[in-house]
Amino acid sequence: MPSKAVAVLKGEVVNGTVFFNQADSKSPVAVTGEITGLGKGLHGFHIHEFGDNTNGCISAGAHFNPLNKVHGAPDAAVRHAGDLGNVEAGDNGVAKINIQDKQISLEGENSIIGRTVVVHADPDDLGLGGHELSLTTGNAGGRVACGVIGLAKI
Ligand SMILES: [Cu+2]
Ligand SMILES: [Zn+2]
Repeated sequence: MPSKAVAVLKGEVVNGTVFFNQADSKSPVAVTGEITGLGKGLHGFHIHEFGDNTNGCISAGAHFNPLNKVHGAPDAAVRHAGDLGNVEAGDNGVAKINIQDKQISLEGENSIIGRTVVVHADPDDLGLGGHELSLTTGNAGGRVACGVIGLAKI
């Protein structure tokens, strides 16, 4: 059965809407949408563990990591389930999102429903930056906007 979910991202200057679409539980999840108000260039884009924004985006916790792995690129064998890499904004500050991901799901153990989408100030180095944070966060800097993922109307 197909599943759909949506997150509305809110930040001080960054806003966006991200849609998740999965044809069935074994299919990749299509992640689409748009984020505005970003600086030009790459910005880390992840699913974080908790759907908690009580203290702003920081309450979302760490990257969603049900298999207890280290941080990595979306196409790496070893990564957090929540590691969706980067989105890229143009001169106008708008990033169009078009990702297919096989590790996240909208049901079962890797379900992202009720968790948080976060977009960061800086690029995610995909675990390769050699910084002390590379293998936990990709050293992607502050959380400039976030939104909780909820079920969407089919
Ligand atoms: Cu993040
Ligand atoms: Zn990660």
